[in-house]
Amino acid sequence: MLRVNSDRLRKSLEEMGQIGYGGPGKGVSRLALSDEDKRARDLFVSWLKEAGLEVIVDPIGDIFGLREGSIDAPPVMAGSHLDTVREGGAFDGALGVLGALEAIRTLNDYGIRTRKPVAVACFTDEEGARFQPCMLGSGVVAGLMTLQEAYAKKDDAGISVEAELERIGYKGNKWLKPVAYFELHVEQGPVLDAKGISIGVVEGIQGIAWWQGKYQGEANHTGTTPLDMRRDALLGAAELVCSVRRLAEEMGHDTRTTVGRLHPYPDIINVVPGQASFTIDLRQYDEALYEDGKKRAEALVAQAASNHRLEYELEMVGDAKPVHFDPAMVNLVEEMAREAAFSYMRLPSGAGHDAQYMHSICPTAMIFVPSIGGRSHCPQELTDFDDAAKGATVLANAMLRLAGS
Ligand code: HGY
Ligand code: MN
Ligand code: MN
Repeated sequence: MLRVNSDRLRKSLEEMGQIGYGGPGKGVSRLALSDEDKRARDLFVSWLKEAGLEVIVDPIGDIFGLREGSIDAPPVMAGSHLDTVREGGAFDGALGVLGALEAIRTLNDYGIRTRKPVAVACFTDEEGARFQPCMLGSGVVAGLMTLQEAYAKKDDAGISVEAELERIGYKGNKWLKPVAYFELHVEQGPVLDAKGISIGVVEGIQGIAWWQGKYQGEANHTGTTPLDMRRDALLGAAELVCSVRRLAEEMGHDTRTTVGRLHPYPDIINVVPGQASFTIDLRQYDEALYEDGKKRAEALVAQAASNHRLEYELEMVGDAKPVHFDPAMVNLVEEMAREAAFSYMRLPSGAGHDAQYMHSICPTAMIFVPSIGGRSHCPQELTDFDDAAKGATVLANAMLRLAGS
């Protein structure tokens, strides 16, 4: 079994975690294609070159480090993302990218030439925090979205993906498709940590449905407008927040729904809100329940509008179907964890990942390591570095097994 260099992995994670770090309690902010994301990308590229890899940047800004094999063939790939949510953690995404880099650095240490090439990947805008949908880069690679559609996505300030790729110098020109894909990631949930288990053998990922919407009512004076004359957009949205939560409770089967963004307008203390913009995030692992949940969520938006005499706009901005990974790949991850004598268990992923889209173009599997307290997407996100190294060990050996030597 290959053993990775846990100190080197830790140092890389700590150095990368300084980029976008906001200070105590502020976490890491590296929104996609921001200056912080560029600095992270530049550091990553410098490490790829140090490791002797060919650096490839594709037209949607995904970055790959390619290590030649003894034959010319599509590579066995592993990776994740370096962009984060606002005030997120230092492990979400970064562990998958730097764990894959550590696997390649370890192959270099052992002087192993794999038969098939191997590659490390850093996908653009996995989070979807600045530009929706999430998994934008891997979505284009997987053909689930055209390059032009992705280029046209705009952030809250109306800046496009294409303009930002050009601005930070990561609008590349070469695609790289793998023969197989692994992703090492922190679980971001409570299961492994609660059970004291080091390795998650991930069997699949739940579906992710995202909407952006806006209620249109009537701004008016809060002192002079009687209740029965109001068309209060924020009141309608507030009803939606509660009805969307009730939907998850009624659907059961671990359905999860969230209104993560809610902005009244004009957002003034003595004005009845004439507008209210909102988002909805729905998650469900079972295909039939997922499709049913989407229909029911959209009906709730209409219901709240009708109850408060509002017009509304609603756009679906993400629809990543539930996936169940290739059994042979999942078994390989499990076999590597067992051979390394790490504790492990099978589980689905609650969070979305680039693997969700890579699954549609090649055999794919994921490896989880515990998130302490199950926390993620917040400054408290933390993973034990020993567990991180265990995950990288499983990854390195799974890649070597598949690539051959
Ligand atoms: O939203 C997600 O599940 C992922 O973190 N982008
Ligand atoms: Mn992630
Ligand atoms: Mn994330």
